[in-house]
Formats: sequence, C-alpha cells, structure tokens
Amino acid sequence: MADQNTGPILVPVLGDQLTRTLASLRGRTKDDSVILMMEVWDEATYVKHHKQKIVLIFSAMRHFAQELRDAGWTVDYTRLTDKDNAGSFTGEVARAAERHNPRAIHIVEAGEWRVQQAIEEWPDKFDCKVEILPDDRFVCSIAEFGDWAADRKTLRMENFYQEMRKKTGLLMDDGKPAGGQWNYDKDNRAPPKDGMSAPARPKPEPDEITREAMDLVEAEFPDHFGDLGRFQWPVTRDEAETAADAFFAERLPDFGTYQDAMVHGQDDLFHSMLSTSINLGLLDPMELCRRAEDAYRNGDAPLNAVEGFIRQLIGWREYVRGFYWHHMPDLESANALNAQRGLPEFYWTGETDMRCLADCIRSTRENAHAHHIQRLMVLGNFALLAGIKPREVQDWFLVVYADAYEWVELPNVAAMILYADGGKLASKPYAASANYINKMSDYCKDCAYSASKKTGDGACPFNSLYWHFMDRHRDRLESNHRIGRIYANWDRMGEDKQQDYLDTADAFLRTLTPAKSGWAGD
Ligand code: FAD
Ligand code: DLZ
Repeated sequence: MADQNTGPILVPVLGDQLTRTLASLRGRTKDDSVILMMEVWDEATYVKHHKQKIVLIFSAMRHFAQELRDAGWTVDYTRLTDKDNAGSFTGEVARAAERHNPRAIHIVEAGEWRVQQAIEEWPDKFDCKVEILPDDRFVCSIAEFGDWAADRKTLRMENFYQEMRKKTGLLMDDGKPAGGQWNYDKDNRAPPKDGMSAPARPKPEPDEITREAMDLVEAEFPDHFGDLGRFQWPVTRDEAETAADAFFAERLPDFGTYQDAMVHGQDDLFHSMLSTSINLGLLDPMELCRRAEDAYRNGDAPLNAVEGFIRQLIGWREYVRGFYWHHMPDLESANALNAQRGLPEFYWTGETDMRCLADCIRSTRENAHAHHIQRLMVLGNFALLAGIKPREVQDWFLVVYADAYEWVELPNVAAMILYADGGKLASKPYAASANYINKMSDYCKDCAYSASKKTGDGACPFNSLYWHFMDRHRDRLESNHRIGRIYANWDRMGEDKQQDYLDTADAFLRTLTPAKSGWAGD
C-alpha cells in the first residue's frame, strides 16, 4: 500500500498539540510533510463547551498554523465553516488523504480516549502506513504508568510523585528531597488574610484572529454556557510565556502558603493560571518546573511554594493522566456510591443563596475558570455530599472550564471529588462541612446561611449534608481508618440530634431544582 503512494507524510496536529517540538514534527523535513489542522464539529459539540474554551482552542490553533507557515511548513487547515467540512477528525483526514496522497500518516496519540479509539481505526481505513507516536510532552508515558500501577493494590499520588522527583531530578539533593521532605502540603493551607489580594496578571487583548473566533462562536454556538466579555487567555506561546514570567516574578512566592485559600471576588489569587496554556501545548510543564526550581535555588521563592507547584505538575497532573488511561473506559461510568440525584439547576445559573457556590459559579461563567480549591472543596464537595450523579457532574466540569479535557477532568471529578471509583485514587472522600469553607475563605461572613449553625432554618447546608452523607455511607466508610473515627462523634450526638441533621438535610435537598436546561448537550 505505502509503495503506491508517493505523496508527503501527512501530520495531523490536534487542537491540544500546539507544540513545535511535538513528537510527530521532530525530525520531519518541511519539504516532505504536510501538517493538517482541523476544526471539526464533533469536537466542538461532543459537549456544549463554554464559549471561551472554543474561542481559545480555535484562536490558538489558527495562531499556531500561522506560526508554522511563517517558519516554512506547509499547513493544510480546515475551518469549521468550510462548506465541505467532514465534521470529524477521521472524515477530515480522509479528505486530506485524497488531496495529498500521503505515503504515511504520523500522529501523536490523542489526549482523550474517545479520540484515540477513532485514531486506532486509521491503519485499517487509510491506504498508507499510519504511525501513532507516544505523547512525550508528559514525563511518564502511559506504558510506564501501567508498569508502575500493575503490581500495586492501591495507587497513591504521593508514591508516584516521589518516583517522578527521582526520575526528573527536580528538587533533589544527592538523591534526597530538597529540604529533607518530599511534600510540604502542610505549609500550603494558610487561610486568607483580611483584604488579601494578589498582583493583577497580564491579560492579553484579543487580536483580530481571536475576535474572528469570538464572532464564529457567537454565531454558531449562541446557546452554549458562559460569557465571552472577559476572555483573557494566552493564545500563542509568546503570550503564554509572558503569563508565566509574571507568575514567577510576582505570585510564585505566595503560591504555596495560600494555595488552598479562597476570597470572594478574587478569582486568581496566587495561582499560576497556566493550565490552559500547558494543556494546549503552548507551555512545557518541565520547563516551568525547572524555572520554579531555579527560583528556589536562587532564593527568589520559598520551598513550600516551589515544591507545591512542582507537585501539581509532575505529581498530580501526571498522576491523573496515568490514572485516566489505566482506568478507562470504566472510569466514565463508575458510581461506587450509587449517587442518583440530578445536577441542580443552580450549577448553570449561579442562583443560590450559598455565597461560596454562587461566587465559584460566577467565576466559572465569567472566566471559564475556578481555582483548584473552589473546584474541589466548594463545587465538588457539594456534589459529593448531595449525591449528584457522576455522569452529570462530569459533563458539567467538562463543559465549563477552558482547561477541561477528559483525561484531566474525569479523574479529578469521578475519582477525586465524587469517590465514584470507590477509593482507587483517594484514600478517603474529600467531604467537609461549613467549618472548612469558613476557615479557608471569607465566603461565610456575608452569606445568607450561618456556618456555625448546624441544623434548622438558616444553618449552612454543608453542615447537615455532611452528616447526611456520612450516615448514608456508613457501611462503606466506617472501616476506613482515615475517616472511620468520625462515627464516634456521630454516635455521641444521640438520636434526636442525628435526626435533626438528617431532617435539615432532607428538607434542603427537596428544595433543589434539577437542571433542565440541557447546557451539557443532553
Ligand atoms: P495552579 O494552582 O497554578 O497549579 C499549577 C498547575 O498544576 C496547573 O496549571 C495544572 O496544570 C496542574 N494541576 C494542579 N492540580 C491539578 C490536578 N488536580 N490535576 C491535574 N493537574 C493539576 N485541571 C485541568 O487542567 N483541567 C481540568 O479539566 C481540571 N478539572 C478539575 C476538576 C476538579 C473537580 C478538580 C478538583 C480539579 C481539576 N483540575 C483540572 C485541576 C486544577 O483545578 C486546575 O488544573 C487548576 O485550577 C488550574 O489553574 P492554575 O493553572 O492556576 O493552577
Ligand atoms: C476541545 C476541542 C474543540 C472544541 N474543537 C477542536 C477542533 O475543532 N479541532 C481540534 O483539533 N481539537 C479541538 N478540540 C480539542 C480536542 O478535543 C482535543 O485535541 C482532543 O481532546 C484530543 O484527544
């Protein structure tokens, strides 16, 4: 077959592979390769992505295509509204194969299961050799994670992270962790100071390419969730590097201490806001880790900040990616806690008197972003305690964030926040009452509910929902040594108090209106 075809090598580059050093581009010559980039309806509509996410991806793809052309590459680019657009990656590759008669197709494996399944059919579909290359933008390959996981009864991020530290040499001194400890998580939990705010970050103005993508999205996807008014994501490597420079210079030193803090109306705090750029391929996570380490070695940032940042990238990010591929496709339908409640409508509208949830949803709608602890301990904690169906929560998280791809969203949602995997990723559910949110944020002070009131009218729903959750999952959780001792407190309360908690939670749960708006595309 390959002998009949005399054309170039066709190199499809997917929307989250926008890296000049991509494995499929390395070693290719410009006069012998055609790079194929495809805006396709399947990807734009498999869920009803936040408007900012589609603008970000199309604008970044169009800028990257231009950058490649300027560097002398031949780029064949399909726009979404081209009249012959086949609608899918496979359909577009088929059309390109007719145009170019390639002697081979070289593609880097897809980030998502759904897309990878389609790519794996290409060798049978196309009349030329198809090479699928590992995505070496990750420190740990899928195969390496599989080997690491194979002989373990439980998978834990901490063990994996230590392996990645040894493998990369990051923050290692003579084979030992810098500072003597692997993990400074206990120094990453300071509550916010009164009136705390972080330095403003650079917000690139939308250029003509981005404005064109905005017009396209408003025309084609007017009913998708989210506002475009505050679009402020880097769409090129240069813009992403400017964002990274500002983070290292101004916010990294406080990143560690206030990693878990939340402040009403302060959407970024000391977080890097780099996930969209990293996931698209505009920034290399290892380069960022090396810069962070330099900041520590040069005395520009403390160890709790630098270790915390590096842990997120070579620890959590790599771990959830390996975990995703290790547990797919089952992870998508996991529901170990048999959660059956529909997603409340307020996740889309933000209309709730719970001030913490309302603020996180506002930021989500305006910025296509909420920071980690908002996702985990407010939006995720509520979904866990209220027993929302994993599929509906997964769809919501996949729709609403500009950095959301299933490989990173699904393990965080199904396994980290919902415990739907039955504890394969986390040793216990991340369940918390109002006490946690009150300690780590200023949300509770102007809230319609009282964080200190446990039951009855005006009590923060997180308090009664917490015990409702613990009570209904007692059989599973009581034997868990990390959480089981909580039941001694529950038993000490006595039946009347317990009933009070359960009645308060039930009354609140009855007020929830399930989402009917079809935002997720159902
Ligand atoms: P920082 O706080 O500055 O962290 C630095 C980097 O570490 C991030 O840019 C990110 O690349 C990485 N990182 C941190 N935590 C995680 C994590 N738990 N998993 C993977 N990478 C991590 N991140 C995504 O990129 N896409 C998602 O779809 C996504 N969904 C999430 C859903 C839930 C329920 C939770 C709890 C977390 C999710 N995260 C996701 C992880 C994290 O919330 C975001 O990466 C982070 O908020 C991005 O903002 P930042 O760049 O300012 O991060
Ligand atoms: C998320 C997304 C969207 C909305 N549109 C496209 C697209 O039209 N073309 C493209 O190449 N990529 C898109 N993406 C990102 C893909 O979904 C992403 O590359 C896959 O998740 C890879 O598995």
